[in-house]
Amino acid sequence: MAVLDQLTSPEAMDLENKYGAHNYHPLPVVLCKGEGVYVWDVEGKKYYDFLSAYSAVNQGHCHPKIVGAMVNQAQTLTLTSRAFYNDILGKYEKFATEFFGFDKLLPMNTGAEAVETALKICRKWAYEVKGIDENEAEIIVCNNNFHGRTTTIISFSNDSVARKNFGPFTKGFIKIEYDNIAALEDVLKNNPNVAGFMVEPIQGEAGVFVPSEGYLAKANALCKQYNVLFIADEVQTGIARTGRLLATCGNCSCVDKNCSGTPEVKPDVLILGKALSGGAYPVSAVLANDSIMKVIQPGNHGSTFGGNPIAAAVAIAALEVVKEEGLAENAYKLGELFRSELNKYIETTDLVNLVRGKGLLNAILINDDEDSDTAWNICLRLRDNGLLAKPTHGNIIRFAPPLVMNE
Ligand code: IF1
Repeated sequence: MAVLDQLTSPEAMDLENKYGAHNYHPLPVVLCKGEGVYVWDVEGKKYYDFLSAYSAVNQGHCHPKIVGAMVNQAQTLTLTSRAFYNDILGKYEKFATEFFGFDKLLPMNTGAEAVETALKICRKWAYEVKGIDENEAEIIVCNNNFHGRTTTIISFSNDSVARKNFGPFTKGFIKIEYDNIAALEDVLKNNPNVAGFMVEPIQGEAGVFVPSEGYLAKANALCKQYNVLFIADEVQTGIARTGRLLATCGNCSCVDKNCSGTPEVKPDVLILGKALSGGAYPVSAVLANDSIMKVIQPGNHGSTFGGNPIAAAVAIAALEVVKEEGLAENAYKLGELFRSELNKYIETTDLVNLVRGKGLLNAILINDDEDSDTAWNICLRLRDNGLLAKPTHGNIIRFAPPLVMNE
């Protein structure tokens, strides 16, 4: 078999199982083409993609404008490293900082790298600006968080599968209950060495937990009161996924009819990834104002591919598509429709207990326990019926189609 011969699904699955590390347990379907909200398997069957590569393909698969920008740049200049300037990184940094309303952007590649970058900036700010004793900084995170897979990030995870036998772990993190303001205030009141509070505006992997109305704003206010950085991990919730440009609603471009008209919270540090590139290329970023980003000086941080010309070209196109195609508005409208229609179905069955989410980041809670395989089996049947989704737990299925979906 020549390397690029067309495979059957079983052949492709066998290859991955034989030659690839088993760090995933994929749904048994072998994809070979994507376009908009659709993907096709090698036998030619067409599916709705209701995972969007974990919310990286918000703009739809193979968006012509994004792929066009990538191909054009790839034929011109792919990588210079940051040892030299180039003619597109500055344009991207200007475009993206104005797009999200921050002074500066530090470009990286994966979400985890951006999270690590934000943690390093927060610690350095704590020592050099806030005045915490070196190596004493603490960063508050929430139980059931997901921020990536590096050793430091899993150090503050409470998911045993993600962290067991990967120790020893990084110190300097305090875990509190998500959506619990009193817990946050208690730590802030009793611990002078807190440098930052990092939070997902909606906990995605935990099962799409939407916090109480006002939680983020109150948390942000407490962070200001105690001179602690509010760090929003919008890798999954950002880029229009939740019906607003950002789930923290740091911009007044929101389309939420119930919005009070003032941004709920503007984070001190914003972490983006995934759909920042529309899923075409690994692009992530950390945005902050000068008073924070100034702590990063030459030699403090970097990455071979961080801010490369292709990433810059792709990210500009990906963000332009969000605005040009009104993806936040569409996600808001379709999210309302999705949840109202699903609630009608839930009335008629005892298979599903509830649906929850914001915009087009939703999940259903199956009427079974967490370690059952009911959600998995339902996803297999959804696959047979032409829709791809994946459980986040044994009884929770996340639904996150590309934001170019229609009614
Ligand atoms: C997996 C889901 C998990 C993220 C948030 C940072 C990162 C992620 C809020 C790191 C990544 C991905 C990783 C992938 C499964 C998926 C995921 F919630 F999106 F479904 F795991 F929680 N912050 N999420 O969600 O970004 O380094 O992956 O680019 O690792 O299994 P990354």
